[in-house]
Amino acid sequence: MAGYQLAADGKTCNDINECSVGTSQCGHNCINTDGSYACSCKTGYQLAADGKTCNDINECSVGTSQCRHNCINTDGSYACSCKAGYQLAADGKTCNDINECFGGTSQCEHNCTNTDGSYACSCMAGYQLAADGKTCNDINECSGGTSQCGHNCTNTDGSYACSCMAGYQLAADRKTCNDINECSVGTSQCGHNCTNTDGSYACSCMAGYQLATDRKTCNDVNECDTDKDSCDRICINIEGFYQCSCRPGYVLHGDGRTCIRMV
Ligand SMILES: [Ca+2]
Ligand SMILES: [Ca+2]
Ligand SMILES: [Ca+2]
Ligand SMILES: [Ca+2]
Repeated sequence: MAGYQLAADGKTCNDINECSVGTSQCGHNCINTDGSYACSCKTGYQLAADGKTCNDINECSVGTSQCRHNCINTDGSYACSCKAGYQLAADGKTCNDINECFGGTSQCEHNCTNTDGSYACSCMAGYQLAADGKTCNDINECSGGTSQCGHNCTNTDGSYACSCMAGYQLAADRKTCNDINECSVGTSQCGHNCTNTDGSYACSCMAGYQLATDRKTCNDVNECDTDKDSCDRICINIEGFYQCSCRPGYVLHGDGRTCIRMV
């Protein structure tokens, strides 16, 4: 019968070992059986319909790969790969998120927040993220109009500073400019009276005095010089005031300026 050969005694039928004879045509492995033989394939291959040829199993299309992301079929095997932002785990199948913040690959200038499959950069207060998504640029609050400075605004790296015009001082909010009351603060240097104004102040003098050219000091008015008609006869200028007096033989009238002859 097929698969046997007549022994030397011309009677017995012995099995032919097709595997060792080399007639099996098995692609990979050959298993001799009594009266026949069988082919088998190495891992990653499957026996073709002819029972001999070994064809690669496409694990990617068959669905046995268990690759979490990408599957690349190879002859006799397959390989898994991961999408950007992930790395292949030790099992060669699972994909784990790469922590770009920890690894220092993020290149975030300020803050880095790791996300699944990616990461995000953010900036400290006073800075804004540039178009590259990494660099942090100072916000110019002065030109941007967010400073709320009452008077002057000076942009600084990461912040800004408000300042006020002369005669004003910065309020507790470091933005608003409030008038300095020079009269109550005591910086006015007014000789007599001080009147506070918005952004400044004004000095004025009591009766009998006039404001000097420095607009602060009060000088006595010499009523005897400026007003010749103050006294009927003799005018005596005194500090802040003046007094009239009369020649001997005359007395001062009740009006303080007219001299009346004594009787
Ligand atoms: Ca394969
Ligand atoms: Ca990540
Ligand atoms: Ca700034
Ligand atoms: Ca003032």
